[in-house]
Amino acid sequence: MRLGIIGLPQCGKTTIFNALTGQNLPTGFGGSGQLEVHTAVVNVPDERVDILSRMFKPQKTIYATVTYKDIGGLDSGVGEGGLSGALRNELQQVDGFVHVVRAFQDESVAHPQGSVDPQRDLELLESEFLLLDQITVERRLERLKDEWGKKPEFRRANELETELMQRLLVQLEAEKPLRGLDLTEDELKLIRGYGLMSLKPMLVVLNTGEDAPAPETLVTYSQPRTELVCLRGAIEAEIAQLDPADRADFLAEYGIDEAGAQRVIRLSYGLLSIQSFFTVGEDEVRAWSMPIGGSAVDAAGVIHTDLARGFIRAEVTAYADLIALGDMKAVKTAGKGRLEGKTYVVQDGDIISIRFNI
Ligand SMILES: Nc1nc2c(ncn2[C@@H]2O[C@H](COP(=O)(O)OP(=O)(O)OP(=O)(O)O)[C@@H](O)[C@H]2O)c(=O)[nH]1
Ligand SMILES: [Mg+2]
Repeated sequence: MRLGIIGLPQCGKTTIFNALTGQNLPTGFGGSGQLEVHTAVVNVPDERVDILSRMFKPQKTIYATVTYKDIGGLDSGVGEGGLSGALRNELQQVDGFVHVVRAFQDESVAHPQGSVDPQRDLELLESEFLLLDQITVERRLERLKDEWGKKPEFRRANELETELMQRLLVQLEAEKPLRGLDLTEDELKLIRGYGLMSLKPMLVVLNTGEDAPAPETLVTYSQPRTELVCLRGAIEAEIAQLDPADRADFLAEYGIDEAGAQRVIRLSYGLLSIQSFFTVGEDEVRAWSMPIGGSAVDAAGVIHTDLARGFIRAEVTAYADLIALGDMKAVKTAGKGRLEGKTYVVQDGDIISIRFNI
């Protein structure tokens, strides 16, 4: 799963990228206007994995991951509908956005709009996305109209898509993002290839500098499949540079139980309509990601295609049951270990072992 870190020039994208990924990329270059992308894969903190790892003492503990892309160069044309093709291409390829909005005051860092105004900046990029989507949808509608007379055999499909596109257009013309629409799986499948920006989930990170006020005091923002958080960019980037032992000391000293960046990673993972299931054993405790609503055989396929192909049954234990009962033996005795078939809908936190035969 890939998340694109976006925002106006000099808002702190690279700083936040460093905070989330522990990288140490130089910040404050700014203004080149060139497309510049940095990528890093990050573990998603999950207390359940820590607890399972303590329970099974495996050789290896593997967390779910998410990939962050620091996508610089958004300045050229923001607010004018003029994002370059290469940039649009990058944006279309991610599964969701981390939108960094500057909220820190610092005279030494120039603001492209001349003043610090999180609400304005937030809306600027949002409306840019709406505009791009509107252009995409209108083009598609024209294309569908063209094809109407030429390909009678596709009329039914054409009609269905035209209807859907018109619904999207109504939403966009009302200046509302597409992620707010209730679309079916089939409808989503139909438009997946069009790279619609406002369809993707969005985490807004207010880069607040030294303070961390409640985000609601800085901006008004509430939409489906979005989250809003504050993060002290520069400080968090420094914390991410400390080695783990020093980090714990540092956080304790300031009375913080967890680095803000860790919470932001969890939040951004949570936005992606995916869930985690676990495999456990002496050699490995591991979290795997799969779409919410996926089946036991989907879960098997996430681990290995062979497991999906030769799937017989899934042994499933709810995480809460294992924790309540203490170990796998007690789970069995209590009859809480279930045998599930291919169509079982996997729940977040399920501990799964696949029986298979190939
Ligand atoms: N005071 C203060 N300065 C910050 C903070 N976060 C970032 N900055 C500064 O803001 C400037 C821009 O930060 P970057 O992280 O490079 O911002 P960016 O969005 O990646 O910039 P471009 O990629 O050039 O668009 C740098 O000089 C940072 O040191 C913060 O929390 N407090
Ligand atoms: Mg940058």
